[in-house]
Amino acid sequence: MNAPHALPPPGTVTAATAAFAANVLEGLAQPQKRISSAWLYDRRGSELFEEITHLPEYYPTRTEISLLEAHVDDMARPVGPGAVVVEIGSGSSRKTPLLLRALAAPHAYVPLDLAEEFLWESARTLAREFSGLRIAPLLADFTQPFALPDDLQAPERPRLGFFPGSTIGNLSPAGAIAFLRLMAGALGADALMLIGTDCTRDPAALLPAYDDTRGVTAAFNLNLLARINRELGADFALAGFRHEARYRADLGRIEMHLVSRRPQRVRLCGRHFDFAAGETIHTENSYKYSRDDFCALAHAAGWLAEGSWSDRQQRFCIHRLRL
Ligand code: AVI
Repeated sequence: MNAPHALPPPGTVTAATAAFAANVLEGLAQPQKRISSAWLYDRRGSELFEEITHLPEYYPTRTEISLLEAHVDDMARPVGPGAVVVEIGSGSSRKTPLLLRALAAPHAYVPLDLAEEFLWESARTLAREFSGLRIAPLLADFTQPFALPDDLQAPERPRLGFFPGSTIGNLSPAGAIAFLRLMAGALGADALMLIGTDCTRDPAALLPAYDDTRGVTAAFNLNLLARINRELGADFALAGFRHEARYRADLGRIEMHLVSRRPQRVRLCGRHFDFAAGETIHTENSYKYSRDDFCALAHAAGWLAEGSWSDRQQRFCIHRLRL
């Protein structure tokens, strides 16, 4: 019989908490336990991810920024004046200004994110530097259909999607195609997109990037259990789990797992879940696409890859797609 366990006090269960509980309960009941990586980003998780982007081992962020610094004018050249820029995930304070400065008199910037506080934060930061720019944050889940405000859909306005950071790699390839189709629907005919993808296939670079010596990535992964304890009233013993990064050359992806250090039982929402020693919860996939593989994926979603910029070591790529 499942042991009864305390649920959060009545009245505190929001739709987001219910969705979180449903995803965790369903994922922990699978033969390979798993939890969607979308739940890694509570406030603490977002802070830890920001810290990861500054680590010496985590090459994607600095490589992408160098690519933008060197080539953003070329990347942005076909975008006409008065563009509407739609960024997936709220604007990173380091990347978005580089793009906006390269555009001729952009009309509007639409950051799209599920995390409301980050949306407002990025809107405030950008409003300070780009005083004439209309900023229209959109609180939405980018894996679900969304629409731009009516007046920003005028066909004569150039529309540019911006999805930096290789976040598209956290979706499955089928999920990435579905996302690109959604973007095509939301941005409309003649739209352009700039997308950053990690194209590293070398485990000697990948494994340290996802298991750094300072343990920031480990803390980022383990924070998921702390979040489940706090928000869903579970009793995960954090010291009973350790972080592990695995490279799956066959699938072209890095996986993050939380490995149970010993046999143990965890209680959650009136149910229990048993772990054998060494059993894992799979918490993230990060797909690494070669240039050709990503162009083929974009093509399958109806986009033409018309330009790609990469660093000398071919670790990261920024693609320009056209509908
Ligand atoms: C957000 N995303 C692109 C990161 C990645 O590299 O897949 C998340 C991350 N996970 C561990 N380190 C960074």
